[in-house]
Amino acid sequence: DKVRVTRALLSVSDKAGLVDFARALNARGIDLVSTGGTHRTLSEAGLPVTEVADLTGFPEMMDGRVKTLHPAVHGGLLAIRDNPEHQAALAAHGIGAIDLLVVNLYPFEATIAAGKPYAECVENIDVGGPAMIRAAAKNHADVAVVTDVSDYQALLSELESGSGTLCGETRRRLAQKAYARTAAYDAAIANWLAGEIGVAATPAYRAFGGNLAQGLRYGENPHQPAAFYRAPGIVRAGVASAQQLQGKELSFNNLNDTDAAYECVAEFDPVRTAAVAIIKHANPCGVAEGNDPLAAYERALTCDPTSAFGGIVALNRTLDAEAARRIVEIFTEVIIAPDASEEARAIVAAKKNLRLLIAGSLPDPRAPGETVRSLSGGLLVQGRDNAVVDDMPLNVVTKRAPTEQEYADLRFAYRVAKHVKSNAIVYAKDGATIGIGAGQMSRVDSSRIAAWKAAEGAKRLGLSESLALGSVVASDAFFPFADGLLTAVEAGATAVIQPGGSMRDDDVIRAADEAGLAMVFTGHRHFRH
Ligand code: 93A
Repeated sequence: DKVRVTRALLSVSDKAGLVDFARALNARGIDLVSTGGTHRTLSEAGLPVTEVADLTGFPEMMDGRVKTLHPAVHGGLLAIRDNPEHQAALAAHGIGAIDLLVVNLYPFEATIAAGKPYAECVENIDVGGPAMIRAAAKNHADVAVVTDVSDYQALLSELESGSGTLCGETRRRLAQKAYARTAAYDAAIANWLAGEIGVAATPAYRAFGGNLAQGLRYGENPHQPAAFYRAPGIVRAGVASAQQLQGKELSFNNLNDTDAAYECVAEFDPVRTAAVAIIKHANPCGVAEGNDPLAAYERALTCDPTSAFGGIVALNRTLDAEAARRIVEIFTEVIIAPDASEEARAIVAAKKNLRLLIAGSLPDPRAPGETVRSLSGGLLVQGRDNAVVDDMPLNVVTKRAPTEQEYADLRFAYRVAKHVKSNAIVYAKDGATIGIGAGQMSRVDSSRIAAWKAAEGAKRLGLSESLALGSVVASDAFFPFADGLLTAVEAGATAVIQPGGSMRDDDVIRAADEAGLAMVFTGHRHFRH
């Protein structure tokens, strides 16, 4: 898998580190070829270097617009080494193979950042550079491509240790980096031009290269234009790849909420249990496990049937007829599941507007990936929250340890809390939520809302005591003071799961011990904003 480097083409605008790098290549016996300015720098440093014009038989022309756009260059980059026809073509036309391409592009980004005139910006759009980069990167089986000055040193080290060769892994990594560079370069040009001609260059366009999946009627509100972009080349089970079998066109809010619903229900291993999440405004208003999808749905619905009206229902197993019949009884916007039985599809079909999405499989909650959101003039990118409570060591901090049943419910509640907007407080019992407090600026307020929801649930069911009695409670971040915890005690919770890590953990633990609670620390926060 190693490639011996015998000839390198260097064409760089940023000449930092160039001479030292080229001198080291030359010392290894590597032939150097380069374009006008690069050639001048290298020959002035006393290095033997061939001008690209000697290769092509054409002078660089049109102010350098045409210098490397020639078969003598591109044939040398693209020829497959163990393909006899390609080799014959090289020989027939007197083209020499190029094993190493070193290019950095015309400084387009710096030119626009400096506020240069339009014509100067256009002149700084590199054409030949990206063409060579893309050719060399495509042929990474035989060619290495360097697009970043900071890679020179590592490349020389590998040539040294590999006795003049570069390994396949390095060439693939460099190729990936090369395409990322040309993609970012073109995105910069597209965004600049969008600004010049007065059309919107959305952050999504920048992030996803304009891979438009669907124009949307509007965004969160009717006065906001919106679109849905699919990340190119990223295969992940979920809303973006799901198939819509029926129903009205999905709206911006539907897509957002359906994503939240499916990511939440994917936390539950379908082999262990059926699970259903009902989502409103990207927050769960009920999540439950059950022996089958119908049982899970009934229990999820019981948590907050008022809020569930017009919600999104996500299942971790195939939608069957029993569950479908029950779900269509109340107004629901979207159902998403890995699959749906024929009978279930027919039942849903009676509701013309209801969207049914089949995702094929469940997303892996542990999978790496990125989440992107915009802020004025920029993007925030982070790794997705792929921490799963099953992988966390649960550290018992109270005198009393949780019972087996409490442990199961604590894990359940923490799984759900991960998908509730901060501050998140989740009460749960027997694998079902009974009260959820979401999105409050104060953790005590979230605690109060969750406890109040549990009390309301009891009233609805005609019970004299709150559903929170004998429940467990999860908090997505530590309790900064004992008051949030005391709300849970008052409500009747018996066990608590939270990350821990507050300056006042000792106070909180003391309050838990005084109330006879069992409490575990996960060491992992699940903020969700
Ligand atoms: O104007 S170009 O798009 N036409 C070309 O054929 C071409 N080939 C290389 N610009 C071209 N380049 C770029 O020239 C390289 O990407 C590099 O940024 C620059 C190096 O030019 P010089 O060696 O003359 O300083």
